[in-house]
Amino acid sequence: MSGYAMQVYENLSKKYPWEKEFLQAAKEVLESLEILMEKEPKYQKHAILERIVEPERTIIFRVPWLDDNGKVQVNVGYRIEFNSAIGPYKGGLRFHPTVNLGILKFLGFEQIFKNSLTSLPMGGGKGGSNFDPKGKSDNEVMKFCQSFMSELFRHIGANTDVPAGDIGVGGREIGFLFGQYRKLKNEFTGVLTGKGLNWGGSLVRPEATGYGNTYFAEEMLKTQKKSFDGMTVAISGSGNVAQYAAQKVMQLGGKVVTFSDSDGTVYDKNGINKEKWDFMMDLKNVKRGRIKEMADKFPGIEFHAGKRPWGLGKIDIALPCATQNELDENDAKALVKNGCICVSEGANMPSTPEAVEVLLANKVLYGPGKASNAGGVATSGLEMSQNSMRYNWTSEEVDAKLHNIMINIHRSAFEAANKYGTPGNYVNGANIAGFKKVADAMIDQGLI
Ligand code: NDP
Ligand code: 2IT
Repeated sequence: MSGYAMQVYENLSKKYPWEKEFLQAAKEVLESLEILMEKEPKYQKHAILERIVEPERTIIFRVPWLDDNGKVQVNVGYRIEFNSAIGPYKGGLRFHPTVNLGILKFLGFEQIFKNSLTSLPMGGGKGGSNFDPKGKSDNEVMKFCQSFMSELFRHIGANTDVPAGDIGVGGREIGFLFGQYRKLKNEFTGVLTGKGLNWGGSLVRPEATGYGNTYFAEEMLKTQKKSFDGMTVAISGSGNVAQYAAQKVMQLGGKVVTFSDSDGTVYDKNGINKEKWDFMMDLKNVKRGRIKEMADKFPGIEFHAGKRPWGLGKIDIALPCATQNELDENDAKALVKNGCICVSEGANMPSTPEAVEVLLANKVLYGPGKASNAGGVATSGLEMSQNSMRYNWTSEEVDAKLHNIMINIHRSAFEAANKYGTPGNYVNGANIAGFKKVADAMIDQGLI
């Protein structure tokens, strides 16, 4: 290891040795930037890397709430305001028992570059809690959200910091959070995105991350004169991103053969059709059930307990849409062996560094999350624009803008990879293209 970027990484890893996901995300970005640092000494002169790896502000707070038995529960709440050089902090909230500072710093750090790639004026942030919505009643989720917002409200605002959903935070949670914000501040502003359609939300925001990932994969496939038509597609997860990735893949003629959750994977060799997709939407979004129930309902669908989708038969295209580090080196080798040509990440950092190495070495088209899943936050940006105008675009208008943004992100990452000597490497391309805009804004704005 040598060079400015790697020195910054070495120091960071000594400073925060316990934040392993954050270090993993930072290492990937800093490795990509080494070549840019050599060509453009201004970044070192202004200590941009030392600055960009430290959040501007980190807020950690107590979240007490009463469960249905009248017992006091206490969770931890976080908001990482990572970088606001190009716009208000923007990024989701994650409610999951594994949430800690290192995980949210990884997500907030990725968000800086992702948001920059969208070309919309949004800085990077992330937040959440170790609260687990699974198995909680609607009333308990509401109590938690109200308590969480009772502290968070003083730190956010439509021009300051605009949270949204992520794992465990969907339309229901955004509703409870927004209601409490509105009550405390006595104002109706676009302080959260992912809102309901009749109270300030944008059409196509629920679909946006999954659709956007599919649009990004489509662009990668086009570079090899291929498409989704007739392809066998494995999707992990069965939440918001997975659901709409599947819908778009089906529209484009692909055959979706898997979904998963933390219990295991359902495999459908015949391919998911509209009836099965509708069943899953109700199962996951209304009944809040487990993916295994698809196998109970439909003959021909197998449930593989404790398994991930990647080793289950022939897969042309893999769309990991669940969580970080859910596709490891052995999974990548299994995909390559079974003829996989494309991996496009709906989740944030779902592939381990070793898996990415295998995919790149085998010339698999590989779309890193910060580029391929940027459609969600991009459409959040479109929701913010509509809120500012007090006007709504039609779903065709929003979808066309989303599609165009994904095409442009693909082009930026593709061109930056070429320009800096690693053609076809979207990791380097996305990191460099996302970084430059933020870093130049930081230089313009002085030492703050
Ligand atoms: P949801 O909460 O809607 O769904 C999450 C899915 O992933 C569920 O199927 C869940 O299964 C599964 N999952 C979560 N944690 C684990 C785990 N530790 N092991 C196995 N499976 C797990 O979240 P989203 O669909 O919104 O988010 C999915 C991914 O996409 C995340 O990485 C998120 O950061 C990323 N993302 C989301 C965006 C958005 O707009 N929502 C935008 C960009 C990225 P189970 O029910 O068993 O927990
Ligand atoms: O990881 C992400 O980009 C998101 N969870 C969406 C963030 C947003 O502000 O819409």
